[in-house]
Amino acid sequence: MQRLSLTLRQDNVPLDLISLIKTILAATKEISFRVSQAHMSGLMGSTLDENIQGEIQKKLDVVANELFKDILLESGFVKAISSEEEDTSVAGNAVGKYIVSFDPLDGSSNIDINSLIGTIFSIHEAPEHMDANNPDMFKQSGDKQVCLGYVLYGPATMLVMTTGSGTHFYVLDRTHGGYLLVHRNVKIPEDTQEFAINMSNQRFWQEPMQNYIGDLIAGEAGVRDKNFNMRWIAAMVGDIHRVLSRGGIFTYPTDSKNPNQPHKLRLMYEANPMSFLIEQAGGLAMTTTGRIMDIEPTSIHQRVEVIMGSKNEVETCLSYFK
Ligand code: AFP
Repeated sequence: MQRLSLTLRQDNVPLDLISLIKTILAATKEISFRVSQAHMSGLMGSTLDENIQGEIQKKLDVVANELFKDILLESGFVKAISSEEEDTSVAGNAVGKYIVSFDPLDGSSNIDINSLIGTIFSIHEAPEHMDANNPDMFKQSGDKQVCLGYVLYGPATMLVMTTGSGTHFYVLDRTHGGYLLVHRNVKIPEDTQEFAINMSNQRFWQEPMQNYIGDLIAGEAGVRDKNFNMRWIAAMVGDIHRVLSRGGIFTYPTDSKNPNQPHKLRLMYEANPMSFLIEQAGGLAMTTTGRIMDIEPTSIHQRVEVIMGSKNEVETCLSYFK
């Protein structure tokens, strides 16, 4: 099995970007270790604080965020970082070539039940003309990401990453401490019989989404003429990993549950990096009005509706909105 650094060299990734990727991966190895030790080191449960998103932070969220942030800022490779857990961006090296957005622990509600969680990261080039303190540096579309991925802390710690030359799966080999390539150029089947959505929000969805999901549930007895299976991990990293591994459609649609917040998922920390991985694997990543990665962000904590996965199924879903 090939080591990660060899894959990166084969894909002609610039040396300074390889150094940054290695820095990020060093942080994920440390987080993976901390997650495995959390029960024994008093890191289960919540803090009394809320993050900028108004969500109660878990102790591990805070630890993972501090770790990731410190390692990146100390590296000198980054001009600034932006985290789901920080109020605004944090300045790094004024001449750093890159900026990094990340969700240090996606799926926090799974922490206390020892279920799937992960770290998501996204790298853009830093605009040279902007000050390191300026959060506007992060207002770049998903298309401009130069490297992104996630690390899934599951039965195996897995890295799924792309630098624009295909989506690849790696697994952390604890004997030598590095990530090894296990699947190059993952491809998502175009058709699927599996969907992922939080069904408890059904009554809050727009009518076209109600109709679409209704037809999936009707299965063979309905217009789709085939049965569908449903899965919901409550961690986008886990649900997208399944879609990348065997196909499926994943959606967190617009809803009216909280009128001030029609969307749940974050554009920069969740939707954009996952969209790039899905598209590189031959799938589609859309909102009901266009491609997710075409969106020009207006704020760093922006939220967005998400419909992604197997190409033909995403197109079928979108046809209900026409
Ligand atoms: P947290 O990381 O704040 O727990 O949120 C996870 C998430 O943003 C995403 O990973 C899941 O797909 C989604 O929320 C789960 O949402 P529900 O709470 O509706 O299940």
